[in-house]
Amino acid sequence: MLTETRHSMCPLDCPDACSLEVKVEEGRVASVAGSNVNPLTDGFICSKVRRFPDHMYGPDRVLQPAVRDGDKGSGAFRPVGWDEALDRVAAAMAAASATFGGESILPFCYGGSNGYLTQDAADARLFRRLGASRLLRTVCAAPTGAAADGVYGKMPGVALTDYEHARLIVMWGCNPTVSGIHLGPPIARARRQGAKLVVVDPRRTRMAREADLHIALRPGTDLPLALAIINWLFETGHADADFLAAHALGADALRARAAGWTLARAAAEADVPVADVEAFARLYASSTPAVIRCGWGPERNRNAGSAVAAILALPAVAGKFGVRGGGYTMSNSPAWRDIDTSAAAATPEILSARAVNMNQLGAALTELDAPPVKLLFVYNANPVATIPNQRKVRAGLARADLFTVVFDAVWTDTARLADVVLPATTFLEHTELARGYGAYVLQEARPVVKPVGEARSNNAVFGELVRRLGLARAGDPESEDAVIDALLASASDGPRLRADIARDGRAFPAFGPTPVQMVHVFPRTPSGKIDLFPAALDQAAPAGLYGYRPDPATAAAPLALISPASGRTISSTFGQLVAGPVPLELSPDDARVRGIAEGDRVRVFNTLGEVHCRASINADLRGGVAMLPKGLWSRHTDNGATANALCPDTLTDLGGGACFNDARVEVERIG
Ligand SMILES: Nc1nc2c(c(=O)[nH]1)N[C@H]1C(S)=C(S)[C@@H](COP(=O)(O)OP(=O)(O)OC[C@H]3O[C@@H](n4cnc5c(=O)[nH]c(N)nc54)[C@H](O)[C@@H]3O)O[C@H]1N2
Ligand SMILES: Nc1nc2c(c(=O)[nH]1)N[C@H]1C(S)=C(S)[C@@H](COP(=O)(O)OP(=O)(O)OC[C@H]3O[C@@H](n4cnc5c(=O)[nH]c(N)nc54)[C@H](O)[C@@H]3O)O[C@H]1N2
Ligand code: SF4
Ligand SMILES: [Mo]
Repeated sequence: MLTETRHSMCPLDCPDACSLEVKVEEGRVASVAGSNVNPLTDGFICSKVRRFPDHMYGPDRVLQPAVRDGDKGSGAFRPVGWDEALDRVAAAMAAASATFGGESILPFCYGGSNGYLTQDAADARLFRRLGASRLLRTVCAAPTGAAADGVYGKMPGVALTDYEHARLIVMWGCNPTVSGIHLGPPIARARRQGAKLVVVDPRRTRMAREADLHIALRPGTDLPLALAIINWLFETGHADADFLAAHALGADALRARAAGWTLARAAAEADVPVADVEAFARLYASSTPAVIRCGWGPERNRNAGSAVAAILALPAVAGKFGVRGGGYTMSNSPAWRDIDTSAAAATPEILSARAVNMNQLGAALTELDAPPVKLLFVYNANPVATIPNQRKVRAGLARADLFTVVFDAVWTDTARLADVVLPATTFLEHTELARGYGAYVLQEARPVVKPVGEARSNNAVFGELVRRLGLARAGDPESEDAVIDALLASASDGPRLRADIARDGRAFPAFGPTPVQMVHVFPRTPSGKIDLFPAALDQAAPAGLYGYRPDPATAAAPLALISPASGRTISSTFGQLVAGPVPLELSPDDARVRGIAEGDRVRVFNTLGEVHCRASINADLRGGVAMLPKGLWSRHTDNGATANALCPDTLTDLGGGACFNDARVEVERIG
């Protein structure tokens, strides 16, 4: 049998951006493994992508276009050719646009791929030229982005490989054991050299079990915790006044807002021992280099933006910058902001005034008028599984007068509610250019096999719709190569990026793969300084910047339901490969007082909805916190509802983000 090894990379929604070696046998992908082209990959990858052949060739793969053949949601579809499918979609778009205006069309996309060709390219060309409603892509990273932008102008963070140089590592609401596995080895190396590890997480994660200190705070209380440490640093003379005077604005205003938060008050609010908070503050003040990995756990609640701003303020207040392994890491994708995505869209102009927050998709579909949403085009996303207020999302998708297109590689829960389903290629079947948001790397990949079934790439399908709707313009970058050329040409050092990719299979940012904060990379705020109290953030936050909003629990819904990343899916991607029902996890105390034992059938409920599933007792959960992982499909519970059936569609203080972990629930045994 002829086996060939081909180079690729993983553009999925994961910080690590692995480089891959793919074994191809007789035109089919036989196995996927890690390579060393992206140094962070270090020759290994996660178990999810090792199973990628099951994703490509499994029974849930969409093999050809299909149109609904029965009632909405009945699941009955009939295969059609591409021509007929695209004719229907183009005709529905033209009709919606003619009757209700372009804004009656809503594109819906997010995390399917972090590639430059699959999002903000030909898709943006189509939807902008149609004058479609704009989607505010806020389901993830919007509050952290707003905070990191306001305080640092999104200064690039500490390289993940540089964690081995730290003496103290703080994992703040980040669980890389599942969500970005390549941070594990640098942390292990640092630990072998004596570095201390602090984990701030309501759960005793694997890293928390191994940590020197685990702060098992109540969800949503990161803000008081960070403010109390800031207050303590100032009050005990551990703040770096010289650094602040030279490099920061707003330190006094931050100090004033932190002033009321003593260690004792924050410990009470977070429900953790005050001695642990003091130990954390002392360890942070006395350790150099000290690095904080801020994850996305702190952003999934009402206090998100202020909490992340306060967490990111810590290295400035304590003077932790300027050394290798010191500072913070949030998202590193801003390292690539020199690449202008509107070059791929070839349509910089925004025609639509209407913006729809994706976290409120259900409301947009059921409540918006002038104009109502008449056509929803879902790609790179699975909103039935991933968007809050699931009952409302489903109600919207059930509307008889809504025309829904789902463009995906697999038959997702959302696809089953569509009018037209279009088969998408996976990243091993199309050309892609992608950057990491953890690893500092830009990579290009060519297809390693031909498309499975009749699948087509996003570039091909959106390009074809542009043409069918008569929206093409001379000079549009139509081919995949033309899009990549346009993107690289938009960057000031595009020729170097191109040459590096051609030579090494990857390029690093101009500052290299391992920048030191405040040495090689600097704040990119308007003032050029760190801004610890940006006026715009203070005005935007409902309780003001660093204003704390208390826990939303009620007597009827006392438990906090969190839905963090699991090792089996990426958001909902690969959900079809997760066998069997998935249980709700409860702390031993919460289970006991409810008379719930391992394996019991339970109803998890609040005013938004309910989930029926089994219970599992997990001693690693703190009291008052229950867990149902993110990314489940309807097949994983008894009644088809998942965590998002219980998540409110309220928005975070900054950035319009999702408040998944503000879900408050009650649980009872069934039968
Ligand atoms: N295997 C896998 N990898 C993934 C993903 C996936 O779904 N699966 N998703 C990808 C995506 S889209 C993202 S955004 C990243 C996310 O990666 P992470 O930053 O790791 O995000 P989460 O898993 O949402 O949450 C991280 C931790 O925060 C904790 N947490 C929950 N609420 C709070 C809180 O209020 N405060 C604090 N301090 N901690 C809290 C959770 O218990 C969890 O252990 O991972 C990416 N990588
Ligand atoms: N309860 C709860 N819900 C959450 C979260 C949580 O913490 N709790 N986390 C949220 C987070 S962090 C995120 S990022 C969102 C992500 O939510 P979504 O953006 O909905 O991401 P996925 O669930 O991964 O769905 C991506 C889909 O894109 C498809 N896809 C992949 N590549 C391509 C392509 O090239 N073309 C096309 N057309 N399709 C493609 C995949 O097959 C997959 O079905 O979920 C959020 N949902
Ligand atoms: S999902 Fe993350 S760890 Fe897995 S292969 Fe992709 S980049 Fe690597
Ligand atoms: Mo995310």
